[in-house]
Amino acid sequence: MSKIIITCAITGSIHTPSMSPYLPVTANEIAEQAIGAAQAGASILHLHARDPENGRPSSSPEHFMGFLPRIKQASDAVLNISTGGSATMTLDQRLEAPRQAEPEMCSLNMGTMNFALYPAAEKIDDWKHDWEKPFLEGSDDLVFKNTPRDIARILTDLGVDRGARFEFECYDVSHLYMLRHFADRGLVKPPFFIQFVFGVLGGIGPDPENLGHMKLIADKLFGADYAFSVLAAGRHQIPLTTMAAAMGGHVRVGLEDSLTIARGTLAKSNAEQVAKIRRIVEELGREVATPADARGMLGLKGAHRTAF
Ligand code: KMH
Ligand code: ZN
Repeated sequence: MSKIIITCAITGSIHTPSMSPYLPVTANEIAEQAIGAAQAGASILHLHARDPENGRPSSSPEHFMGFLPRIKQASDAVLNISTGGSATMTLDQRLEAPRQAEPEMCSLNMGTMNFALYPAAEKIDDWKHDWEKPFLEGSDDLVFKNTPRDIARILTDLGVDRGARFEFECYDVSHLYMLRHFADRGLVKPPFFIQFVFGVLGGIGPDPENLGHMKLIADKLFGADYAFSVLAAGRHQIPLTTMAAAMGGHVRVGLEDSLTIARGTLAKSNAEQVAKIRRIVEELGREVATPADARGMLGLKGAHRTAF
């Protein structure tokens, strides 16, 4: 089996500050937690930004530049900037920071979908900020827009024009066929780094049978031209990433996708989750990839060719 790439998704745009005091919000918190995750063994860091005043998801390049240089200076991890941002943002907003920063890697969401966060609001009664409740409850009528035209624009703007390669976020089997379509159009080049995303309400459920099926179809569509990673939301994170590691895949953890370290226990940092999955995958006999290994496996352009 190949060395295993651990990705850590530091803060995201799904969880809100009232859900956990450990969710990083300010540039300093994001930078410190990203550096800690890299030190714990993450070779790819997936990054969103937040407004430091209230923790609201932010598309501002200024907010991203508050931590990107610091993380780059303190670690050789691959910095992967989200093009998903938040489903409430326009595509122009979502692309502003990655267009300016020209990172080695970006996420790319392979289909338009529902992205239902509102069930989480029912568990909170003490809100830190006034934006949180309407943000979560409004997701019952929110479309996370990723049309083929949007996907083609991201591939061109960030891939062709700026040398980024992609973490293809596939939330369902249909997204694998969309990626195949773009490969047939010659707009994406192998090796494809495909993130199977489980447990988002609007995407495929976190059942082990679905991991088996996603891999079966990805094997059929992409053969030796792809590597799969797995992320799963909430309590499903460790069980499904453990399965992925046993199947020869890569793994993604981080507070973007789950706030806990064990049932009913909040993780105090991203590094805690990285250390936990690292212990598990090493017990399974997998060797953790370094950032240099990840760059070689995925054909990345190098940190020296970013614009931050
Ligand atoms: N939030 C994760 C479920 C992105 O940032 O482009 C998927 C993700 C999307 O990370
Ligand atoms: Zn993300």
